[in-house]
Amino acid sequence: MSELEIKSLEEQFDARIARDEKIEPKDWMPEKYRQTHIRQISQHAHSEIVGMLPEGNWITRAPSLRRKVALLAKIQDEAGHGLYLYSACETLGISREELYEQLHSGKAKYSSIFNYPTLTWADMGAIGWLVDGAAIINQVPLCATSFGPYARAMVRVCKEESFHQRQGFQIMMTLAEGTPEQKAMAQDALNRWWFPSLMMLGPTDDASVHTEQSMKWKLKRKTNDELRQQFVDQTVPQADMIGLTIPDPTLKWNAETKHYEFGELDWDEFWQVVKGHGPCNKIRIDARKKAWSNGEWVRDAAMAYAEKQANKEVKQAI
Ligand code: BYC
Repeated sequence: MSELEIKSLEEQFDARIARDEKIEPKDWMPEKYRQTHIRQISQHAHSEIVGMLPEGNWITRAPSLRRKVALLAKIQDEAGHGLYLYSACETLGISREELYEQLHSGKAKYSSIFNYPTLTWADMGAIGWLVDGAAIINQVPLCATSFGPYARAMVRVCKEESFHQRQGFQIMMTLAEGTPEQKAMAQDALNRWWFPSLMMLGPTDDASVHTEQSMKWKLKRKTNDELRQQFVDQTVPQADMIGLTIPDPTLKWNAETKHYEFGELDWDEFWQVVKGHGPCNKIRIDARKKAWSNGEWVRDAAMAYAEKQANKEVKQAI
């Protein structure tokens, strides 16, 4: 294709983005748009799958049958989200095997938040309330993202995340209204998960390398700092309502801006976790690699069965 032809295609593409049209897998798109989407959608899918691990730890230890059923349903939802997202990503011309390989080799990232340990039952509350709460704030704008398959997957994901957020908040509310020990357990979980949840929304805008281009392509509709502010403004009143204290002594309401001001986050800790040196990075990746190798016989059996069926169809056709 000549440079002139590419330029014309780029102009048509930019005009479609400007008109808020969805870009579909078979449409022409700039190679960088494709690669950026593979990066973000695959990292999102990996986050959903790795995100099942810290909660999966607590299924057998849930305090009642009702809590067990709700937690199990939530974790199954995360698996479903991972699968829609892998499928959306595959429409961009990358295979599932390549995506897994990138996760297992450490080439692809997944959310920093899932490299923290879940020490008590209250962590199930804190994850639902804060982590899923932050995820909804990040993902609602993604329902309007420019790439069709990603935008459509996000609609269902957001509906399910809102159930997850409520079940988490309900666990925290119950603990906060319980015995002093239960309330202390809820407060301890909030203390440990608050700052990692704020950092989960990504580096500050001035340190974010992808935001500017992703906003132009309408992949991202809001910047990391905008989403973080929205999360803080939404969550602080919820903590007040259940009598828990946000572990940030500098937090204060600004009546003029109508936003909460909050303290500096520990970005060194964030980058350490992102680079693989968080408390649980190794445990998480080892668990995924083990699951992959344990599943080898299932994949082999499925392939052998598919081959047998295909041969049968060929014979019948003859
Ligand atoms: N963790 O330029 P930036 C869930 C990386 S799971 C690790 O701002 P971008 C749930 C970033 O990738 C929901 N890495 O990037 C599941 C980039 O590095 P690369 C997870 C991070 O993409 C189970 C570099 O830092 N949600 O809900 O414009 C149970 C510079 O950053 C992180 C999604 O994945 C991080 N936190 O913005 C419960 C949402 N942040 O790639 C709940 C989709 C940044 O150049 N993703 N990095 O090597 C996004 O919206 C965006 O990718 C982000 C980052 C806002 C996360």
